[in-house]
Amino acid sequence: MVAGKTVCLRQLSRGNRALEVRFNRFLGHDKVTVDRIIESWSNSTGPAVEGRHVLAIQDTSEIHFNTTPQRRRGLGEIGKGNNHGVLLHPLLAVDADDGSCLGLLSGQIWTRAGRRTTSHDDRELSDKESQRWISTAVAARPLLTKAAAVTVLGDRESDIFALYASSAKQHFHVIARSMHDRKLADRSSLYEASDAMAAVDQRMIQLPARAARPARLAHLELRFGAIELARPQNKLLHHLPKSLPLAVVDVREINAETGIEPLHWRLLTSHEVTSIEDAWRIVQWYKQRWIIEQFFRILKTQEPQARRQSDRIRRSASQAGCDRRQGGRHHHPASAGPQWWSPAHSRGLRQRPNWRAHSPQPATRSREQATKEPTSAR
Ligand SMILES: [Mn+2]
Repeated sequence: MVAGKTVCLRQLSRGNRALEVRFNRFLGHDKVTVDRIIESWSNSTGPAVEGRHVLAIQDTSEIHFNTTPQRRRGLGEIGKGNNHGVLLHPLLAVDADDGSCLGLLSGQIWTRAGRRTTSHDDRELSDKESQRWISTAVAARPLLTKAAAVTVLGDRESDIFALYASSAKQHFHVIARSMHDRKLADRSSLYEASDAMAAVDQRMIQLPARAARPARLAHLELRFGAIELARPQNKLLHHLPKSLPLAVVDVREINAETGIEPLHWRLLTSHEVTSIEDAWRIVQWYKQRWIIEQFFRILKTQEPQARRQSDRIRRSASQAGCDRRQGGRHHHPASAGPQWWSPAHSRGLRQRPNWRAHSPQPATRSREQATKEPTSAR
């Protein structure tokens, strides 16, 4: 459906009635549930994490499907409410030491039923979309028992006190980019404290290209220090510890060219950061977040490699005498799974996928954690 860019089974089957019926039967089967499909993502990830320090990287992405006001096909609003589709929030395992991708761990897929009318602060965490950051990490716990260490890693959306508390409880480490200034246990503010820390090192770091930004070499200045983060003053959070000991690693770009918004990351982490090397290591790990953005991009745009592969499958299928236009009764063994699931089906669709690779304004931000902060260099 993502590759074919539609949830309409008839369109996905491209006029092939037998295919449409099979598709319908598959999805209508009692054993085919969203939970079971998500569970299957991680089949081979559990063994792969053994003995490693795993970066458990999570992020949310919007998957947009074309609908009409008359026919929403059960899809809720995404973006600023101008599009309809589903939200995908996966947790990806990456080896912290060598950056290799170990597979998916857990995740959530949902569509919004409507708009919220209660203000964000008055809702229990379980009633907020931001709960996904916590529950997705907790769901991966059984798969990570053999990992040497686990660091839950996310962008500014994951700057959630309850996530830091939950990670400590799970014996997970955490790295998150700060979204907003917070109170520290001594009543001072996080940003005041990090601004007051001495700049201890400088380094040039290559930043990969993003949607609205070319790749560039950034000249960064480093600060770090231990902090005691105070629990936010919200009666719904009273069950959490009064404060949490964390470290802040502050990297900010100096000498940025005019017209370029300087990068400024304030990374909050439970890892011990006592040396310059420790602090740069946190920055390096945070940079691995780029891998999940690549994952979304490949999923949504059917990168050339996937297309080439689908061409190969189609060619070998026709060589083997399987004519897909004739009812598709014969499946070539090279195509993984039923034909309608094969990437070959994305070919020939009239519209080019218009997914936006990691939308610059994820709906979850506008709904849950609306902020006036700039969206670049997340
Ligand atoms: Mn995000």
